[in-house]
Amino acid sequence: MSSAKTTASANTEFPNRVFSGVQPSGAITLGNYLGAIRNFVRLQDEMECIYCVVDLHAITVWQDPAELANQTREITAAYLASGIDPKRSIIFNQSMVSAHAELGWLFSCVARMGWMNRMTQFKDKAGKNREKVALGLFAYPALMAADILAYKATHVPVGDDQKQHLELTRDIAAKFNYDFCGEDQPGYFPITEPIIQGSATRVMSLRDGSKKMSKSDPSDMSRINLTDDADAIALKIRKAKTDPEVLPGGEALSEDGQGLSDTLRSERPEAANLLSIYAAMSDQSLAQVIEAKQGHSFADFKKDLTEVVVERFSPISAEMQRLMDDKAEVDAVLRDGAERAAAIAEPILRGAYDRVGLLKP
Ligand code: AQP
Repeated sequence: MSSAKTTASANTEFPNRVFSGVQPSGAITLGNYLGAIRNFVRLQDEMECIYCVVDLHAITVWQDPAELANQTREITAAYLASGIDPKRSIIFNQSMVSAHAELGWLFSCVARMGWMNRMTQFKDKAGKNREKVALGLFAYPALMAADILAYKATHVPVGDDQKQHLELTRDIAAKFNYDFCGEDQPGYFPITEPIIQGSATRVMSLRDGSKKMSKSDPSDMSRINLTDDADAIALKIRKAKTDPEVLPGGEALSEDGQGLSDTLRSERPEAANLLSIYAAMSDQSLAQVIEAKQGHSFADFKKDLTEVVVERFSPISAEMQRLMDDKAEVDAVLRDGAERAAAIAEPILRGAYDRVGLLKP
């Protein structure tokens, strides 16, 4: 795990700046909240933050055009309702700032096919359908690198599933610097640090502890959405897959006592998942949760878990509802954010064009 405060940065020449995003590819989930948005909110106190609704990424798989704009507004509403302050941080949607697509093309010419071929998310999403998926799904990590580097962002808070894409972003920045900056140090782009923090950096499906919780999972019972009401949350947690044993004791902790043991994760993935969610949502360490809950039945534990999730999400979902009823407020935030984002990205894009030798008088 890395932290903005503790990472020895190769980026001392670049001012600290955070960039991250969420795709408007469906209802926002507990996984997105714990892996990403919660950290987005916290980081506002530490450095300049830019948070994007990455709609160009969403269309790498089919999105209903009649729904997409509202999905974009819903992710924006989730940002605002969770505590991202649009005055302090920049909030906008990706398609409004053309520098993303333009720099994405440059990076498609920097990234190597061999690097892209190793991306496990593409393999997971394409599955057996490799020949029929969009070219954009394959190129996605080059666009993601452009999202980040269009702002020379030094830190990117993400869930564990995005770690490999972040490594690719670092490779693209290093290759661009090598190819186009020669001996000039520190190069044109920073080598960005991921921030993967919290007790639940990879929240798993409620129906299958070996699968990531995802917006696009066909089963709504596999995930908790930020917009779910208390009854829906209670039902989903009650029906969540578990095992016949009671909750484990101290042997379930990893050697350093900070995380869960690999044995628990591999042999009882559903128990590991629910314990991690509980710890993260109740702001406790895994050790505290295990000490308090060992020997409890899943039936009792699920009631406690429901309580903490409902308590945390009720005000967020009420505020999201208010914002979704006032689209003008959401659209104004996006417009203002896009202007501020473009003002940062345009000169950086121009500098990249210049280094590559593209004429933009
Ligand atoms: N299950 C998860 N646990 C922890 N973090 C997660 N994230 C996503 N799922 C989990 C983090 O949320 C941020 C936004 O993700 P995204 O919208 O860019 O795309 P994704 O990673 O592909 O998320 P989904 O929900 O699975 O979307 P779909 O179904 O459209 O692919 C990222 O920081 C991600 O790590």
